[in-house]
Formats: sequence, structure tokens, C-alpha cells
Amino acid sequence: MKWDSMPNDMNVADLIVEFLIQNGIKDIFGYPGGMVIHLINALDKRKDKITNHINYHEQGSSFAACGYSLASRNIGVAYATSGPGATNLITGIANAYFDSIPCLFITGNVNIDESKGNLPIRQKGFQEMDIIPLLKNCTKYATYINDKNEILYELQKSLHIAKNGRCGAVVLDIPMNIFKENIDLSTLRQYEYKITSKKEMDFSEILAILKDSKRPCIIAGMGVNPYKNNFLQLLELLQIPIILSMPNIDLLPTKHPLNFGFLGAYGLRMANFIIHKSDVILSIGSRLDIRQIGAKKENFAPNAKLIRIDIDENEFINKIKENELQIHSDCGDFIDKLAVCLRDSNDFTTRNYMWHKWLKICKEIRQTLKDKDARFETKAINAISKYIPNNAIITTDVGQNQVWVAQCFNIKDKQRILFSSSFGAMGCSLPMAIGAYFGSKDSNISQDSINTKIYCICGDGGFQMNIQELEFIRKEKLPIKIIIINNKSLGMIRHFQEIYFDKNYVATTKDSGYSTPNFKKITKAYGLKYFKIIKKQDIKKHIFSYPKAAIIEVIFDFDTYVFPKLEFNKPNCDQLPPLERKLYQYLLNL
Ligand SMILES: Cc1ncc(C[n+]2csc(CCOP(=O)(O)OP(=O)(O)O)c2C)c(N)n1
Repeated sequence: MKWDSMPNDMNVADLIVEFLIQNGIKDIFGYPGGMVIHLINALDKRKDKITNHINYHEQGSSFAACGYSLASRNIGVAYATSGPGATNLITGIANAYFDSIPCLFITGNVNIDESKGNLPIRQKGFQEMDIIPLLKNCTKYATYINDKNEILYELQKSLHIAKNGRCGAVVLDIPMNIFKENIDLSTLRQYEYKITSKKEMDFSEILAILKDSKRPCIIAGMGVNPYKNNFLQLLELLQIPIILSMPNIDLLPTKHPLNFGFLGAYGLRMANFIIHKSDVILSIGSRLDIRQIGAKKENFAPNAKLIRIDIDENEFINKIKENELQIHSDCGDFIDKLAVCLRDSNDFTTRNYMWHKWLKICKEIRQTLKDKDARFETKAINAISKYIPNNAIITTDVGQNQVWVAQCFNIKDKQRILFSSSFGAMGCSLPMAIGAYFGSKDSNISQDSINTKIYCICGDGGFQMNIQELEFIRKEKLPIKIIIINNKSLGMIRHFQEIYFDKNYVATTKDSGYSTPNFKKITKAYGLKYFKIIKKQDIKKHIFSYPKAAIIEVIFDFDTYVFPKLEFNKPNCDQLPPLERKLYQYLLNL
């Protein structure tokens, strides 16, 4: 913190705001309440440097913070008042934690003298609630501050924790009386962290394994996403197939010759075949969860030696293969150092020749499977993607809409695709789009970011979960395009009921208790522009380049499907609907 530039009549709330400004945060999201009123006032005093955006539900604020962080690659910040405000914030907090997004959340709490402390009563103060124990399992760090002299220490510490190692959510719970206390800068404790020297990585074993391999591939997880340029340089040297994890689908454009799609339960068949046929898998920055490797570990990459690079050492406790090689490292460090080793090594010129044959096989797999899973839904989503510009951030919700985007979008090289991945929270797409809008403006990453276009793609169910944020879009005149894929059902769950409950639909379709409002009227109520797409010919460029906010309702039949889809107990490349056996065998034998 720069001391000399600080006014000397600050209270704790002012200090928090200065701290955020000094850390490059230009936008913050929240909702008013008595216990954060001093924070709101402090934000107002510094509105020249930081904008306090008021959502219409605290969940909207916490998802907006996630979107802001992902788009700006800085920390996202949201706040809420005590009790119900704080509990409303929790879904977005958990999202930041499970999806490893660096975010700081601030909750207000009752004055210390109104707090029940250790008394065995439920509450003393109005809206009092001890939120910290609730946050234990969904934050990297969460603490209650009852001493004004600890504020700077806790801010510095929580920011450090949120941004370092495996990123995630941190929460500071601050009583109202602490916010308003004046501070003496000279008495504030500061956080000092020890920089531990990084362990030297030994690349000899990796190089030896790679040298012996005939069919290597890389699985690139979300941990690689911030190091896109470094990764592209590594690819220049390695020239082996890249399989992405679903949350990381925007790492490479769809047309990149080494991009063979994403793996897993809903992954592309070509990706799952390539993994099945690989003899070495270098998994960088992916935790290889069940959705990716399947419920039966032995079905995952049966012929491969697995090398795992993960920043979270605890992930190694969950072994995927008995003889896997585990490397505890930051992905950026690993990628750069591997590139140096490869440049220094002569062995890899001949290897590249060997791998060339393997790449040809992978391309043959891609070509053979092309259009095998094409259906109305996939063609429509793909057609829409052609009109989404390169400088776009696309948020998706959770459900079929999300998987269609991952499977069928024609992703361009600068596009970002954001969603709730590990946490899988419906309702994320609209507030995340709002956060991404401001995050892209605040990002120093690219000159283009100022013109970034934001698209929110959601299902008719997920859209209704944070529908109130339309008022935010109207009020702040954000030119966000909201594409509602309206299949008049909770599509993902309806599909499960079709397969596993013999079409006994409960609470997922019109006839079974689920419904949608008239989205055209909703659009009108919020003063936005409405477009409707019923057939493929309605998908027109001018709709997606409309300069202001709009809702684009895309009508699908209610019986929509996400295929391919993993079938339990089958090898991961033998997804539903099953391929013709002759073709399946042909691909296996390649
Ligand atoms: C907050 C939350 N509640 C419930 C679910 C379970 N769930 C996953 S997908 C889905 C259906 C989503 O329906 P819709 O938003 O219409 O999207 P679609 O699958 O039709 O594209 C549900 C209910 C969830 N992921 N998140």
C-alpha cells in the first residue's frame, strides 16, 4: 500500500476501498443493507476510481464477481449485508471456490456489542448470523474481523491467498462498527508472506517417457488457460494432439490443426478415441474428474502412461492410475520449462517425424467422425456461432445449452467462453455476463478488450434463476445479447428421465409441472429488443450484431438431446448413440 498518498482521516471502509483501487479493481458488485452501509458510502466517495454496481439479488453480485475475475484476470469483488444478504451470496462464493476463480467477498455483520458471541442463543442482533462456519467448505480462507488494526493484514492476506496457488474464493466478515472506526495507518498490522524458493523440476523422466512414446497427447485443463501464449509456443515444438477439458474449450480455436476437442462424458468422440489410443498423456492443469475420465477409472486411457501436472498437490491423493507420474507445479512454470528442455534436446526432431504418423491417424479419426453427431440442435448452435464475433466473451448457463456450445460452437481464436464448470450452477450466465462486461473493460490484456462484445447463452430454466438482473442490464444500458435456447423444458434432466425413467417426466416439462413465461413480454417489460428464431433461416447476422441489449429467443422442440454421451460401463470412446460396430472397430484399429 502506498502510504504517502493516503488521506489520514480514513475509516476502515475507506481503507478497504483504497486497497481495492490500488489492486486495480475498478468495478465492484453488491447489494445494499444496513451492515454494509459504511462500505457503500466509502465507495461513493471514490466513485471516480471504482464503480459500485448494484445488482438485484446478491447471487447476481457474486456471479458477476466471478465473471469480472475471469474476464479481467484480476480479482473479482462482491459484498452483501449480514444474514440473508450473506447467504444469498454463497452460491457465487462456492462457484468461485470450486471453479478456482480468485474472488474476494465482503459481508457485513452486526455491531460487535450486538453479536451473540459464544452465548448458546440463536441471535442477539437483528439479521445476525455467523457466516464463517457455513463458508468453511467453499472458501480458501474466510475470517471475521473484530479488530480494526487487523484490516490491512486481512485484506493483504486474503488477496494473496485468492490469487496464489490454486485460485479461489476468500471472504472477510466485518461487523458494522468496525467499518466506521477511524484508523491510524501507522498502527495497522501488515501481512508478509515468505517467498519460498520453487523446487527444481526434474524433466529427465518426462523427456524419457515422451521420447519412447509413439502416440502422445496433451490434456490441457483450466490451469493452462491463463498461459495461452506460452502454451502455443510449446505446441510449436511438440506438435502432438491437444485434448481440452470442457472448462478450457476456449484455449484453442476450433480450427486449430492440433485441437481435437474436449474429452469426457459429453466430450467429442474424436477426443475420447484419441485418449483411448494414446500411449502417453501429459495432463496439464486438469483435475481429471469423473465427468472427464468416466466413473470407471480403468476405462480411461487404458494404454497410456499418465503424467499429471497440477498446482494443487492434494489432487494427487486421488490417483487416476497406479503408476502415474505426478508433478506439483504451476502450469505456466511447467510449460515454459518444458519448452526450454525441448529446445535444448536433439532427440525431438526424429520424434516429430514419428508423431507425424500419429497425427495423421488423429486427423483420420476427425475426418471419419465429422458430422456423425450432427442433428438439428447442433446445427442451429453452430450456425449461431458463425455470427458471434472474434472479440466476444460468451457465457453459458448449465444444462444442454452449455454442452451444445462446448460441442458445436465454432470457437474463434480470441473468444472466451465462461460458465460454471465444476460447480455447475444454473443461473450463472446472466450475472457472469454482466461481470465479464466490466471485467473485459478493466482488463489490461488486450487493446481490443474495450470493444469486447458479450453474449449470454442460457436455457429457459437457468435464465429464470437470475432473471432479475435484466433490470441491471436495462438500467446500465449494457449491450449484452441474451440468447435463450427455449426447449420449453429443463432439457438436461428431461433427457435423463427419458433414458433412465422410461419417459416418466416429473417437473421438467409443461405437462409435468415446469413452465416458462412469455419471454417476449418479459423483454418488453425490461425495455429491451426482442428477436425470435424459429427455424434455421431466421438465424441472421443483424440479430447478433444488434448494437444494444437484446433477448434472442431460439425455439427448439422440447425433446432435445445432448449426444454423444458416455454410457456407463463402456469404454469412454464408446458413447451413446453407439457407432456402427464396423466403424467403431475401424477407428479402434487405426
Ligand atoms: C442451481 C441448480 N439447480 C439445479 C441444477 C440441476 N440441473 C442441471 S441442468 C438442469 C436443467 C437446465 O434446464 P435449462 O436451463 O432449461 O437448460 P437446458 O438443459 O434445457 O439447456 C438442471 C435442473 C443445477 N445444475 N443447478
